[in-house]
Amino acid sequence: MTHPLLDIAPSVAAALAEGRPVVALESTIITHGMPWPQNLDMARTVEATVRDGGAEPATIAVMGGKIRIGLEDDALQALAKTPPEQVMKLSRADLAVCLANGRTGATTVAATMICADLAGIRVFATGGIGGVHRGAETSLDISADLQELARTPVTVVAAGAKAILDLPKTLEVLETLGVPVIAYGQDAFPAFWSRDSGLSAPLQMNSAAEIAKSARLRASLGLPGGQLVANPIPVDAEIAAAEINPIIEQALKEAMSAGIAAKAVTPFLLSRIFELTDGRSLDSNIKLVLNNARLGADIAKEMAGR
Ligand code: PSU
Repeated sequence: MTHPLLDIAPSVAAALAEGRPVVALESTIITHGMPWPQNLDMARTVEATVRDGGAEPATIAVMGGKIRIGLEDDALQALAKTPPEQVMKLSRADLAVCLANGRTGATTVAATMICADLAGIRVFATGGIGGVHRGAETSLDISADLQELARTPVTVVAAGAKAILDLPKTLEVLETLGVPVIAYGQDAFPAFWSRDSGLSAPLQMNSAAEIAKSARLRASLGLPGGQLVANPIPVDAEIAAAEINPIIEQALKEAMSAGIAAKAVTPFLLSRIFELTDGRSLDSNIKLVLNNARLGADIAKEMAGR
């Protein structure tokens, strides 16, 4: 029995029923993470990449009082075109409110994990998770994504945490919460637009099979929560830390003087960095998401035993 609030697309329902691999995809990256029309192009290409990788994509969003698991192209297009101010950015706190008032909502990493879990999807690919914001010692701005990784059993493939964050504190909080942070194929924790944050990742794995196995063993030990797989951006798409860091600093300063806070911080920073890099940061962002979709499909296939 699927949950009555879920509206599962036929292609996803069939894959789940047959035990075929499925990869969840989020929608905040579409509505609040990238500008129109590149956002639609990215959403379609990510889905195609998951399919080419041998898994079924399931983009998740809230529409018309239902949690949609898998969006047909018309819904994807409508969502991508809607101005971000008209779409709720959903985390654990707002998911039920959005369903109750019938509004359209885009799921962040946290909300996508909750919905994927309800649908029985164990793998989710995105760009970068939210984390501890710089200045958190006074603002206390810590993304609900971190708590979610500690409680919901979904393996999240991301290019690390976004470099706009305080990465050492983000890793500390993940450690406190008992979340396995697994760098893929290298020792360094990747920093979204660059491959190396200068920090060591707590754990390293080099194959999708190992990652699928550790998810299974975690469940069999009765440990709640998921895993964060930190997959470095491909070399040819990377913006070196020395180049992107001053741009991040500038965007952060502007956010501070404009009084940007709470849910508006990440979208503001991403779009300012896009402007300040003449679009290069967006190109990199799209390439790292595609790279994560490929690894997500491989992990989903291993989990499905294919
Ligand atoms: N990955 C991207 N771009 C994004 C996001 C992820 O490449 O915009 C979104 C995810 O939905 C993530 C959110 O949950 O950014 C983090 O927002 P915050 O820092 O407000 O928690």
